[in-house]
Amino acid sequence: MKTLYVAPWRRRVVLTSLLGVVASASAADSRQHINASGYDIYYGLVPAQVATQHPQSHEERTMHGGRLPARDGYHLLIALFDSGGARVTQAEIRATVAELGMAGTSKVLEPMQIDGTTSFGGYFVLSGEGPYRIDVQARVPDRAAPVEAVFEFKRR
Ligand SMILES: [Cu+2]
Repeated sequence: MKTLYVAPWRRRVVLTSLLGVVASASAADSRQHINASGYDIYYGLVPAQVATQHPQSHEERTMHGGRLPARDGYHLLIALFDSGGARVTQAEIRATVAELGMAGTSKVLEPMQIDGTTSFGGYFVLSGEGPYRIDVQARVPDRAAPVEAVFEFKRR
């Protein structure tokens, strides 16, 4: 019982650091977390420059095609956990990033290894003022309907 309680807490701390949250400490944790269809979805969207500077995301330098968007590039990172708290590593996760009222850009995120765990990431160019709407669709094994989550993002 004790283990079950401690594990999720530690998981969140690790994730918060991995997601490279640049928001102030006062920013609510819940804004980085969505529960949908019984799945826990953690997300981070940070300027690509920040993602590459983060000591734990050094893989960023070579991932997603090996080049960074020069300007207004943002790195989206998604981590997915099932209702039992197990990390989902086999999934097709598509993210659509769009300024409100615009068509936006949609792409399948790539699996990325950070400290031996699998998350999913990709670069997007956010050149407008925003706010942005981020649609996440995760197709996971043994589940017919995709797990869907939506969050809003404002550039700082
Ligand atoms: Cu990445």
